[in-house]
Order: sequence, then structure tokens, then C-alpha cells
Amino acid sequence: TFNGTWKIDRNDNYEKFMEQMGINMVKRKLAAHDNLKITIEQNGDKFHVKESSSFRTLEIDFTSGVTFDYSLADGTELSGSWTMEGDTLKGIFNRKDNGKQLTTTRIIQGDELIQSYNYEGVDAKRIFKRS
Ligand code: MYR
Repeated sequence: TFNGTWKIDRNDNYEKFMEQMGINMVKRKLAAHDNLKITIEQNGDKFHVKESSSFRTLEIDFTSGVTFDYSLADGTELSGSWTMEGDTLKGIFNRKDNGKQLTTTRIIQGDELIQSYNYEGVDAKRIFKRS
């Protein structure tokens, strides 16, 4: 289950990913240490996610397979959906500014939540531990 509060533990290739996203160096340095914490409450195919980081706090509701809008901390707007496939949450989002696709997955591996990202050929991971 994804339910619970997850605190960022480490990143893998996240700076390269952000660079591919077009995020400038100053913002990348800050974002690499954003102390991201997410709380996930799943009820069937409905999800409530609380996000808090050094940039902001916000709450999002979404339903598996249903498109919604989401803005990144730098203001980049995305539209897309998460879909539950077995034990994996698969996200397909499109940037509103250039139409390009960002894909992401969430899986639980052992006691960690691993979120993977892909944008324009660059992969990254952010790994969370329960808090
Ligand atoms: C959530 O479930 O946490 C809300 C929806 C997240 C949608 C997409 C996540 C992509 C985040 C990419 C971060 C890229 C920073 C350059």
C-alpha cells in the first residue's frame, strides 16, 4: 500500500532530469534538497496526496485513470493522469507549454517508495522512506 507519509531519502540522476526539463542551475540546486514529503491516502481508485517541500505545500485529489492538472514548483503546468496497474502507479503527463510527455511511476520496494521519472530520454528516481 502507498498509504502513509513518505520523506525523500535520496535522488538518482535527478539533476540531469531537471536539466532536461529546462530548469536552471540555481533552481536545480535548490530542488535537489527540497525536503519533499508526501502523504498518500488511497481509497480504492481515489487518491488524496499532500505534498510539502521547502517550496510549498499543497493537496491534490485524483482518481486512477482520470486526467487532472498539476503545476510543478517552478510553475510548469502539466495535465495527465495516474493509473493503478497491479502494484504500480503509472503516470503519464503532458507539459502544457510544449506538449512533451513526462512519464512517472510509483512502486513500493521493501520499505521504500520509489518514484521514477522520464522526460525526453532522461530517467531519474527519487527514493522515499516512511516517516
Ligand atoms: C502527486 O501524485 O504527487 C501529484 C501529481 C504528480 C504529477 C506528476 C509528477 C511529476 C513531477 C515531476 C517533477 C519534475 C521536477 C523537474
